[in-house]
Amino acid sequence: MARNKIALIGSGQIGGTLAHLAGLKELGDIVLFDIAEGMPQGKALDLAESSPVDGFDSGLSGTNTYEGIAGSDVVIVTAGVPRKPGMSRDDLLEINLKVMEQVGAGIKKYAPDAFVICITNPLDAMVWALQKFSGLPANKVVGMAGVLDSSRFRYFLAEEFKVSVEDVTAFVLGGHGDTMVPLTRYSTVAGVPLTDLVKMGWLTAERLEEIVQRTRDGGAEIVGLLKTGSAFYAPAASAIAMAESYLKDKKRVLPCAAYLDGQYGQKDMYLGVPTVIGENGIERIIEIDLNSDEKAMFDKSVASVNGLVDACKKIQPAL
Ligand code: TXD
Repeated sequence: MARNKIALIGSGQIGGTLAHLAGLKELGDIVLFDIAEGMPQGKALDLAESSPVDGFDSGLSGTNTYEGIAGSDVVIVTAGVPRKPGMSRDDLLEINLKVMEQVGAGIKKYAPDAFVICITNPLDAMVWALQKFSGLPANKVVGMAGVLDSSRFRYFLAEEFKVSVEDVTAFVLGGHGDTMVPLTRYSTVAGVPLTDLVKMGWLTAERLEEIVQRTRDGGAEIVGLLKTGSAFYAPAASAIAMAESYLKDKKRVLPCAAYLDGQYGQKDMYLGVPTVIGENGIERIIEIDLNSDEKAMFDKSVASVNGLVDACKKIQPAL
């Protein structure tokens, strides 16, 4: 049986880590693509040279042309530029929207059957644009943010309670960034909701709110420490979990930026919601009940993502 093929569009910090993890997990053959010449080839060769030590068999190659991604089963997109000092969010949006246009055209031509995971920021708007530019079915184009945000929340909670990260589950909805919606009553330690843990005296409501805020600011905390660049290990691990669920038809329940067509009262937009990922891509969107506080946070998130999408439409009226 032929191996799966995984294309990584953008071979920077996250792209390189994605390639490493996909190799270590033997998810398939890996192609690194980037506009920087030599860089994807160099990273592919370096990683290939680690494969005898770690004992994994994955073809690893680098390319600067879209032909190289032909026939990919999974495409993970990190291509774009990060925000630099002096650059507004709209400047970033304009540049990365152009990148999504190129990437979308490349995927449409060479990998129209792939499951596409977008990571590029501003995430919820970029994945929306990428789906339009690529013309792929909406269930095959998804954005990564919720798995990362939930993982951060889980880690902070596990540290707080001194329990294994494995026994903490967490749900974070909404857009990626300041308006994300951590759902404390659906987040648990071994099935016991955080709201009950507050009643049981495991932590105070104030302390829980601090942890929620730290989760919201999780990306900025890493940027502040690194000084150059943003988080890449946890974002890469999160996207690999999504790719693996698709390739192995695991049907994992994962929060992802998914295309909403009426769910949660929204149409034609991407937003973080609980999904089931299996061999057909996003197979289901789980609509959970939101209480009035959660609904208010969710609506704020919708408004913020709609603002970004409107900015995209202004730049690219064809969208
Ligand atoms: O939760 C999330 N979704 C995120 C998103 C968490 C962390 C980081 N997030 C975003 O991912 C971040 O704001 C960036 O937009 C992306 C990628 O982050 P990374 O840290 O990997 O950025 P790099 O190292 O700058 O890599 C980007 C690469 C770089 O090698 C460029 O040469 C390349 O993208 N690039 C392109 N490749 C292909 N085609 C085009 N047009 C292109 N332009 C730049």
